[in-house]
Amino acid sequence: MPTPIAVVTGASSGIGAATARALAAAGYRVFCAARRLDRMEPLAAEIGGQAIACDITDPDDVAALAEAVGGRCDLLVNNAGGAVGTETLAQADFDAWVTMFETNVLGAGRVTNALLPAIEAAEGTVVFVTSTAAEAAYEGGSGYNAAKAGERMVAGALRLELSGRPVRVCEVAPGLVHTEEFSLVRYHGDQAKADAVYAGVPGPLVAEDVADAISWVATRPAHVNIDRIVIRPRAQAANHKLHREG
Ligand code: 8X3
Repeated sequence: MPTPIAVVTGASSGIGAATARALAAAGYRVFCAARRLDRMEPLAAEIGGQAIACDITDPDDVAALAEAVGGRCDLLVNNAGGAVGTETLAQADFDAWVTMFETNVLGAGRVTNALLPAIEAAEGTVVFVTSTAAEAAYEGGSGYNAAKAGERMVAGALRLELSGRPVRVCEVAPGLVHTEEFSLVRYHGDQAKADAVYAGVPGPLVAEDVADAISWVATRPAHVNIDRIVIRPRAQAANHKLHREG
């Protein structure tokens, strides 16, 4: 059997980088795609994969990614995306909304569209990394809630469209994950506000927890489609029910 090929977007840090490592450990040759080539090159070298500079909002970059991957793709992990801002709708920054929709919704759609022939040729799997922000709305979340709910619908429609064809479409929806960048980006680089998100939370998820779930989804037997995994830390019973100590 040829070495299975995986593509991970947003592979330069956090869940994406951890997923690239987990998939390499599971036997995949991993194409690590993200904007920051300098951050991915050491990772690609470490796991024997390939780093590809790709801004998923740029159609030319996405076409070049598909070209580099070639005719077979066993697994696509649509991980690139994220949250920008926590403003209420009354205070909305619609440039931030555009960024969130361009990455989480259009970007994931565009990359999937470009790789779909190669995924189908390999009888492969598409995993969308959404969020518990798609599970329920929260104050200050309207743009991100909407973008992640939108990405969820993309996954659902694709699964229906591919019915009868040998492609699995799966979703992993993480809750609170303590990564280096997610909250920092959300709070426009304010490290104190980013740190406060996780303060006193006993055991937020880490990137490796989500990577483990993605790897598990991908490595089930081919006839098993895990539609969706919602994965939260034990301390987070719901979006609004976060246990803190101290
Ligand atoms: C991250 C989860 O709770 O910040 O996607 O919306 S949350």
